[in-house]
Order: sequence, then C-alpha cells, then structure tokens
Amino acid sequence: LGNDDWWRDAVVYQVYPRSFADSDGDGVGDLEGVRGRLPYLARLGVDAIWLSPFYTSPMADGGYDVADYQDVDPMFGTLGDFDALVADAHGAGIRVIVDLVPNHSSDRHPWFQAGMRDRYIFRDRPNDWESIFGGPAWTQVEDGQWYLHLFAPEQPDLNWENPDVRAEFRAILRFWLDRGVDGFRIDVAHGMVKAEGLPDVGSKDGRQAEMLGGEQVPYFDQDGVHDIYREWRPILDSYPGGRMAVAEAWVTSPERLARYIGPDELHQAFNFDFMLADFHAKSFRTVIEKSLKEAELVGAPTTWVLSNHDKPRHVTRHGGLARARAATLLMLALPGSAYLYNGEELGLPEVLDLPDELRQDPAFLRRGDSRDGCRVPIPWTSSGDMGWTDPWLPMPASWAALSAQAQEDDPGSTLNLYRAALRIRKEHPALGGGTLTWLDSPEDVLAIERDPGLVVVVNTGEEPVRPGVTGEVLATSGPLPGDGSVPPDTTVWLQR
Ligand code: TEU
Repeated sequence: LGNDDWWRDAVVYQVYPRSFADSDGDGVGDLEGVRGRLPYLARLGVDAIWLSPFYTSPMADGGYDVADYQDVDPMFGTLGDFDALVADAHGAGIRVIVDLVPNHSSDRHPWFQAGMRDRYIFRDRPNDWESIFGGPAWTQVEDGQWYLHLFAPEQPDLNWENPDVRAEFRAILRFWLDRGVDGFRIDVAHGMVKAEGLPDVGSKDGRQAEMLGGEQVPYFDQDGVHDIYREWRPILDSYPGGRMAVAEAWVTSPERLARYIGPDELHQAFNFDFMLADFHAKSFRTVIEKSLKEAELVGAPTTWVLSNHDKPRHVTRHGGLARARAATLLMLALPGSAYLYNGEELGLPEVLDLPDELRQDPAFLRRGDSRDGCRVPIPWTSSGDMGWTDPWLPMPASWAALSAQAQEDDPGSTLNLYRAALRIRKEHPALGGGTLTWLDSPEDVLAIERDPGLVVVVNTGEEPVRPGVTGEVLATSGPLPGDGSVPPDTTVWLQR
C-alpha cells in the first residue's frame, strides 16, 4: 500500500477521551492520558487512533456539542497537549484522526450565544421533525421563534446555506491539518443540508428511517451535502501524506452511500452492518457478503466495526467473552479497515447496572435508552483504583481482573489475543486486503480462504468441528483440544 492509501486496510483504535486514561486524577480522561498510553497502543499494534471530540464543550452529548472547534476543553488539556500527542503518536508510527462535528454546534458556541440566527435554523413555526434523541426537533426561544436540533436541544443545527458557516469549517479543517492530523471522522456526514422549505416528514417515523435504512427523510442525505465535500476534498489533498476522511453516514442504500466516496469527496464511509450480525455463521456470512458487495459499489474498502461509543459492547451483544473473541478474530481477517473501540481489547462487557441518576447520555433523558454503559472508564491497574480517582462513571469492581495490567503477562488474555492478531495481520497483508473465498462448511461453521493459503474457521455451533483443512494454527480465539477440532464459539486462523 502506498503511503496515501494507508487507511484502506488500517486498524483504527477509537479513543473516547473522557474514558480512556486520566493523567491528572480528576476522574475524566485527557489528552496527556492518551499520550501516556501511546506505548500501550504501539504494543497493541494499531495503525491509527481516532479521537472522539476533545474540543471545548459543555458536554451535553459527551463532547459532540462543540463550543469551540479550534481549542481543547480544559478538562482534556490544551492545544499544547494535543500537539505533543500528535508528535509522539507519529513518532510511534501511529496516525491520528480527529472527529469533526459539522451538523450542529453547542448552544454555548459564541455564534449561538451572540444570537447569530442566520448561522442556525430558526423559524417562526416548527415542522413535524423529530429529534434522533426523542421528542420534537425544535425548541422555542424567548421571542417565540424556534430553532432546529436533530439531536439534543443543546445541539442546534448549523445553517449550511450560510457562506460564513462554510468558510468557518474550511478554516477548521486547515487548523487541524496544520497541526498534523491524518484524517477526520465526519459526524452525521449525511446531515448538514436540509430539503428546501423544510417539508414535513408526514406519518413516517424519522428515527426509524434513519436507523433502519428505510425511506429518505428531508433532513438527511440531501444532494447539496455533496457540494460541501467537494469543497473539502481539495483542502485535504493539498496536504502531503495521505490525509483522509471517513464519513458516518446513515443513508438508505449503497448507491446513495457511493455518492459520498471518490476522488472528489470522502475516502471512506462507515459500514455498521457487522455490528448487526448475530453470532451465527449464517448471519455473519450474509453481512460479510453484503458488505463486500456494497464496498465494490461504493468504491472503497469497507469498515468492520464490532463496538463503538454508541452501541452496547460486543461481549454483551454476542453473549460472552468467548464469542466476542471469536467475532474479533473473524473481523480482523476480513478485507478492509477495522475500527476498534477502546476497551474491547480487554474484553470489557457493557455495564448494564449504572444507576439512572449517574447516566449522562442525552438519549437516555429523552428516549430512555442509554449509551453510557459502553463509556465507562478503562481499567488500567489490577490493584487499588484501576488507574482512576473518582471516575466520572463508576467502574465495576470486577474490572480489576480485566485491567490492562492483569492481562499484560497472561498469554491467554484478550489483550494478548488482540496483540497477536494485529501482529499477524501486519505480517500477512492478505488478511486486510486480498481475495476472499468461501469454503464448504457445515451450517454452523464459516470457513474462509484468504489468499494465499490462509484459512479462517469460525465455529458458531454447539459441537466441535473438524475443518476440512489442515495447517499451522496462526491464531486461535480460545483453547484448542489439540486433535485438530475447533470447539464451539471459537475462531482459528490456519496457514495451509
Ligand atoms: O451519531 C449519530 C447517530 O446517528 C447516532 O446518534 C445514533 O443514531 C445513535 O447513537 C444510536 O443510539 C453521532 C455520534 O456518534 C453520537 O455519539 C452523537 O451523539 C451524535 O452523532 C450527535 O453528534
């Protein structure tokens, strides 16, 4: 892979800064904490980190409500800390992607505070649009006007018809590119431009349309959004070293997603389908085939994601650690990029029993479901406070046994499984690229050949299976009996 194409098969590690590592003992993670863990990340073997927002923010939505796009929130550190992080990350061979949130700002952004209504979407009367977090997408201000917020009321949607908004975001891109970032993850990349006249959705349930890829809604995936990306791409291309952008775009078809991707717009778009698969060979195969077909149509390698900051962790979703490890080893052998979420390499489960009064997700307050359980701080040490004084969300005491320290020297630990898998993936570039052939297998089993001679066997059934393939075991997600069989809930990588 040429330097510019680094992202095509990259393993990208998502850092949720608030929860990753705390350097100053205030209970909230920070950029210095991330910098201090770069040796850990280098040893893990990731190609890049993606930092969820660390910008100035009142944290109404975990930082996805930005009050200053060109500064670091004091809770997370300073711009100097950011520069030091980028310098050290690059020194360790790790690229840095930052999160860009262009659809909405915080209501504490100086523009909103100064009443610059032409930079937001104000109307005398609301329409019928609903917020993704539940309830109406409109909030009334003192003089009777209403402003649009597709997410929380603290996240007013920006008016992308306004040239000042466009100019500001071009400047924001340059600001971070000048500081050396390797790419952007574009939040709600299908938002920003709304249909002319803001027509009612009618009887459709907007949220479902968005989540389930149903019908198009007038606030997402409008043609005009592509003009923005055509403005941005030359900016990215004017910097050396392969600066990229990955879109978080929930659209209704691969054909529509393809319009975001290409030499004039963005490099890649998230595909979250792998997160929707059940732990069953059939379900995995369906999703993998669909994803690969769509990637061809879209014109860029797909992304494989098992966990992120918006969804319950995959240990819990798939019903236990053994299955989670098996799913991970499958994911890391698929062509495309893999996005890991901090803590999954420790096999952390979703925290299901957080007390309601401690939950912070605005979706919980308005809609009743909460994304806090995957945002609990990462346990670093096995004794004492697990590396956190008074963490912003309480950590289960049982997590001491899952800490990075506890797993460091245990050859069977999940941490060491991830390390081994990423090392082998580097030694065998065919694992992240190349061709994929389905081999004959029983109904509960996946057998995939990855050129040349690498075979991935996943047993999702209840009985051990003997793959029709023999070879050296490069990696296994769980203990093998040694008789050539693969136990239930286990994935192996074989070299023919
Ligand atoms: O998510 C956009 C989005 O569509 C999600 O809100 C999704 O519908 C929801 O999380 C499912 O529970 C992005 C960020 O990933 C998310 O954390 C932010 O809350 C949101 O944008 C607003 O910025």
